Amino acid sequence: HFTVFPGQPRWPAGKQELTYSFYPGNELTKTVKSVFATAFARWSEVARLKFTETELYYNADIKIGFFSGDHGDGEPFDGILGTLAHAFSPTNGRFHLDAAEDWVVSGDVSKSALPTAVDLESVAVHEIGHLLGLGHSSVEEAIMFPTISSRSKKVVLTEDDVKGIQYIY
Ligand code: TQI
Ligand code: ZN
Ligand code: ZN
Repeated sequence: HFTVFPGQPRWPAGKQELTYSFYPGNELTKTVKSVFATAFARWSEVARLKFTETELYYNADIKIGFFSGDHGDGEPFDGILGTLAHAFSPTNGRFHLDAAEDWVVSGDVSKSALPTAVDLESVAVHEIGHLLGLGHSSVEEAIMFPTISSRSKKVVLTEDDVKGIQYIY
């Protein structure tokens, strides 16, 4: 079953349009940015929420960036595998990914030559769940289940994920 964060934090009811922005220092390609757009769309399809990209990083509700090691928020990344990304509960909006991972942006992660390959969209869909207020689920197939098999792709919301987001919003 899904969980929510203690105190059930959420984005304000009157704020159905959330903006997101990419850390300018990363200079991400259109392809990488489109993976995040697809991940946001999976949640906006089932909740009354809309996500729009903005160039104004410092004003964005959700700030996305790839960082390695100690990056100034007291939660350093650990290199290949281990922690892949972290996102915080509403309305923090920080969404950080470990730049050291072998991120698979397009194509089939299970066919990657790298044993350490991690599917970017799968991690993004999971972290956006946290950004919206979902904790971890006990349902193994759910996006919000706390583990993912290595080199696998899990991007389709299950009924449990949908019930969770609809419970909050
Ligand atoms: N990052 C953890 C996660 O997002 C961070 C974390 C640990 C956390 N405990 C938490 C966040 C409690 C909120 C509440 O779960 S991770 C997966 C999964 C990670 C793990 O890098 O370990 C995914 C990131 F589910 F596959 F294990 C993305 Cl999809
Ligand atoms: Zn961080
Ligand atoms: Zn998680």
